[in-house]
Amino acid sequence: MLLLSILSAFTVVTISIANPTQVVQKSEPNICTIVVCGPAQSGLPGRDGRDGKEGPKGEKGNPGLQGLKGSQGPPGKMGPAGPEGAKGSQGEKGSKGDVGGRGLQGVPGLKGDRGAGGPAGPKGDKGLSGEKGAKGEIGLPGTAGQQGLPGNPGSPGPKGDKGPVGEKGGKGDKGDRGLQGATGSQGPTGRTGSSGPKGDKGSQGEKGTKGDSGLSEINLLKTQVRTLERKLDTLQNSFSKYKKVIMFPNGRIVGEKVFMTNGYESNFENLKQRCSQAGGQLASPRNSAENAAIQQIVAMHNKAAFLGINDIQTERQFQYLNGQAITYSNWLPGEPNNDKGIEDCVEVFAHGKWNDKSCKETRLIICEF
Ligand code: MAN
Ligand code: CA
Repeated sequence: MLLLSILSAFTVVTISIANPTQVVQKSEPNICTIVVCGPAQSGLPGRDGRDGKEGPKGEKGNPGLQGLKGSQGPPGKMGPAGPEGAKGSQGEKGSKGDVGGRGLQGVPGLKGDRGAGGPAGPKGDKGLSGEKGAKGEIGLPGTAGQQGLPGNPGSPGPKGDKGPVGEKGGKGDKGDRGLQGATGSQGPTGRTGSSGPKGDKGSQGEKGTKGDSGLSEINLLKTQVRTLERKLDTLQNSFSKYKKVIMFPNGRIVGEKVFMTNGYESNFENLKQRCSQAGGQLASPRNSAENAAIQQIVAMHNKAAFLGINDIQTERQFQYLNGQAITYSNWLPGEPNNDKGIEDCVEVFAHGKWNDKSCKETRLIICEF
């Protein structure tokens, strides 16, 4: 900064070089009074300014005091943009992707051994989890560095601050579909199928080897038959003997019919009921042999017996207990006479002959089986 001081007759003007637009004027009356204003003339300096010539030019004055330090200059141009801030730190890892879809259903079980195929195998296992989500996106760039310091032109601004942490990365993509489930285990054996249709007739087989004569088997069977015959004879003999034992003394056998008494005596209705209860009926001789057997029993007990014959339903029409008309009889001469009109039952005597007699009489019971 350069300052000039100009003396004038009346005014000292101070001009600021640094700031030419600023002019300060102020009155200096004491300095202005010692200056003589007249024509220029060589010689000594006059006593006063009015008659002396202008003196030689004085020595150059000492340099003036250094001017005051100028005011701060205007702000320099804006420095260039600082270098790009450091790369922001990596965003947080994305959240885990969704679980992959369920694996495909297992392959159906193998067909059962027989019958209809077994049901499909169990469903496949759940698919594997999906892969992790993709890496998060790069964080946003850091903000621009601060403005550089004033200068001419200013040095590049300081390196910008590290950018803020980037935003959290987006959710990862859905995981890939899980692997196909393992093949299901073999299904249970199916139910036995229904019988198939009759197969075709097979081809004729090879001629078999010559068989045995069969004599040995026949001989074996003959031996077995002889053995069985001997056992049967023994049984027959035993049965015959036991029949005799059982029939003695109250029973008689005629063909396949058996007559038996237990010595019980009562009227016709009671005797008939007793034989029926025993599973038989009152003795009803169909021929002389049977009548003879009954006769023997009567003789043994010395007591006449009632037969299973009567004409209760229709007088003079004697019939068996089943209602059938009798086909055999052995009446005493003159009988049946229905004496006193009350004789509808038949008694047999020890000599074997018959007489019609009142059913209310008491006689020996003889049943037939
Ligand atoms: C005599 C005969 C028989 C008759 C009896 C009755 O023996 O007349 O016919 O049944 O008497 O007691
Ligand atoms: Ca009679």
